[in-house]
Amino acid sequence: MQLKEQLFQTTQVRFGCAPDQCDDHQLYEALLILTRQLAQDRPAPSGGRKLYYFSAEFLMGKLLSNNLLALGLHDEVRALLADLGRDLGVIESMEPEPALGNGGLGRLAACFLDSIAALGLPGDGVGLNYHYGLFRQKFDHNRQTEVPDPWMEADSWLIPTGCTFDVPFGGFDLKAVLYDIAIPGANNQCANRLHLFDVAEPASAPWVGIDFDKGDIAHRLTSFLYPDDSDDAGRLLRVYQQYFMVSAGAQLILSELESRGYAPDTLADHVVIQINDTHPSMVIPELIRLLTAKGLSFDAALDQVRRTCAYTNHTILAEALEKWPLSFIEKVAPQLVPVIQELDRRMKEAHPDPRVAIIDGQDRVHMAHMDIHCGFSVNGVAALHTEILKNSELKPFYDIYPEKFNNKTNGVTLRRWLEACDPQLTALIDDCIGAGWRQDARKLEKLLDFQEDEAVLDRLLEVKQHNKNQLCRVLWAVQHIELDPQSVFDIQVKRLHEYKRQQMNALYIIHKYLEIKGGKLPERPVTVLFGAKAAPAYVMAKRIIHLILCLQKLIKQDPQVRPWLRVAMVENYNVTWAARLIPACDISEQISLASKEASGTGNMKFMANGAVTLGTLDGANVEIAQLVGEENIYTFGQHSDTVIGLYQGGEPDGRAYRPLDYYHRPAVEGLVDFIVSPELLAIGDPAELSALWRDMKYKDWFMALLDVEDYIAAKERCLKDYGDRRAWAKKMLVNIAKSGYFSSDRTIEQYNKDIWKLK
Ligand code: 26V
Repeated sequence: MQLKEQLFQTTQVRFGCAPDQCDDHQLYEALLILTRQLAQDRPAPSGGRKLYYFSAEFLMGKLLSNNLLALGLHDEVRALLADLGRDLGVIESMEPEPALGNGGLGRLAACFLDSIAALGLPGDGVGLNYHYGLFRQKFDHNRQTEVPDPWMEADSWLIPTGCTFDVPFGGFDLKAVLYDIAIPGANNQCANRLHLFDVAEPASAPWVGIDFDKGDIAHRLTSFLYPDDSDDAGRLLRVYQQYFMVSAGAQLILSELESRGYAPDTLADHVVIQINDTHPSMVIPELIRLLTAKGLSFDAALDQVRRTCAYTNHTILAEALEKWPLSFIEKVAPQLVPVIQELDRRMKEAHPDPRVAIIDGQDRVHMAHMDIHCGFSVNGVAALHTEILKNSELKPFYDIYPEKFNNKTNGVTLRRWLEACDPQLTALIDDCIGAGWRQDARKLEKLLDFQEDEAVLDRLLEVKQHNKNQLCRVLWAVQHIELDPQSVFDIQVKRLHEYKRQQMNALYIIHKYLEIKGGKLPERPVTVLFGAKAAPAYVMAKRIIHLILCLQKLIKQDPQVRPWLRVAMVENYNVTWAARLIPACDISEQISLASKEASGTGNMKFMANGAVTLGTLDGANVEIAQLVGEENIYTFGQHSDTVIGLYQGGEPDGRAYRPLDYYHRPAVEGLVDFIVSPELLAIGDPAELSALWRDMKYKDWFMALLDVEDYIAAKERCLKDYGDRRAWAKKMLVNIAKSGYFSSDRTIEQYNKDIWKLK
């Protein structure tokens, strides 16, 4: 049946009217139903081994556009709607965004599912069906506040499967109910699945007050996604969530193994499990428990698990590496305790070094240690990150198991992050080099042939201008922020964390503000855009947001400064905002303290959309710099080995780094002190601003003052070079041309070749 007829039939059955009588939401629902069915009807890819990608987060974003693209229906639907006088963009805006992830880790998992399906590999995701995703951010009196963010409507992408598993907790059992989201492959006729487990009777409102009554757990376990920090009570809930996910997931794997006709002692021949950070690590002892219950010896079960499980590390931040008190596991899943203790005993016997123990002297279980001992692969997410893991953070493990360590530099799906979010740039690329880059993103390098083509460079600048104009319209409509589309758009969007150093960007804004006030006008107007959520309990991150919002207000009110400098922070930064901001960016801010950002993935999206990176030599920025060459990126700041050295060998806090030495430099002191200037104190909260000022001056744990002068110099160079439009367009083109390396299709091919070996 023709798509047009299918749509007609769907709206008739559902709403009793023809498509042209439907309102926007009804049309969205009809397209959802149609698309979901088409994806659901596709068969799974065939193949030998099957991958299960376990992750506590899948930050899928809106799916309508993406799925239409994958099904090859995007253009047809757009045209069909246009015939009805409707706009696909407006229909898409009806879709609620499922915010089932915190940031990079969850979005990476979503890009990976897209690429696994596009490559026709048999691989499903396994996670949890949170009813409330990450909180919705609101600004109130220049501060962040948080409100719950429900995303599920009567109709969603979820497909009920009718499949359930019993999960045994200490003192009670809980039924895990399986919902699927179909993931259609863009280059084939197959679809994989994202398996999301839910409790049988979820509560309808989010959790208030955590007392761990088992009735509460039964209704609330999947209520919400954890923001990446929490108190002790919240931590215990997280262990409940993790065990629920891995126990149900492990049971699903074993039942699929059985229905494929294979015995449990052949698990590793038919299954591979990728453990995305340590959140799903309990899958290791759980599988051993389930396999021994099926009659395998402990040795045989451990052997299977060791050949099945692979672990990805996403951070070296000590506070982000999970160590659960054994008492938590005793309470949540007491049946795992003897398994973990036996694993610990065996590993201690083989490797007495306390630095590699699974259970430490304080009875805490180091989840990453268990993964490394009991899996066959450990990977970092960018070349530098993997080297740091091998040479410092995980060195004692690398000494024992050098063969397990490997790098898999992250990637992003260009289907969402170029084709879907930047149709004009996509059309320009197609006009230049044809459509083959969609199958093989490295073909984008053919764009290098157009470096001297003035018509192409002009068009590139026109597309960027168009995207900037569009962003201005949306920002005005949604948030009543007025921007100058002719100004340079300098954008930093990512979670708010001190190591990412949004505070250093704020110091640049202060620098520019003071220069303008002092009569030194910039060559051209600059707009500094931010988007960032702070974890609700992360006090310092919230103070940095407060500072940025105060600066935004100060400058908006100042007629002398406003024509030259604007600051804007978008409220509730999410995947939808990212898709609007990234195509409109001139300068991509990737300014983390070297060694701290494992990879970054926003950096790759910006590059693919023709932004030029201003960044430190951290994470994947290092590889971006190597690819584009130094004339097409602006790097600055101390190198990672210097930074790692500064964290050691000094007083009084163990570090050789002393912020006061930098604070007292003539160019720096005035910037830091402006945080507590009368102008800012009149707008913001004096206690908050003073606390931030003190922290930066005396503590500065992530060394913003170390790099700030170099940062300002690099940004000034960048802004100056922007003036030569032809030369700048060339830089844009080179960045787009080289971004093919960062396609997640390449990343997934490498995972498959080196780790998964699916077919
Ligand atoms: C977690 C926590 C939890 C406790 C408080 C502090 C804190 C800070 C960060 C995190 C995140 C850890 C995992 C994560 O999201 N890593 C990100 O993974 C991305 C995909 O590999 C990568 O691009 C980012 O560089 C990395 O930060």
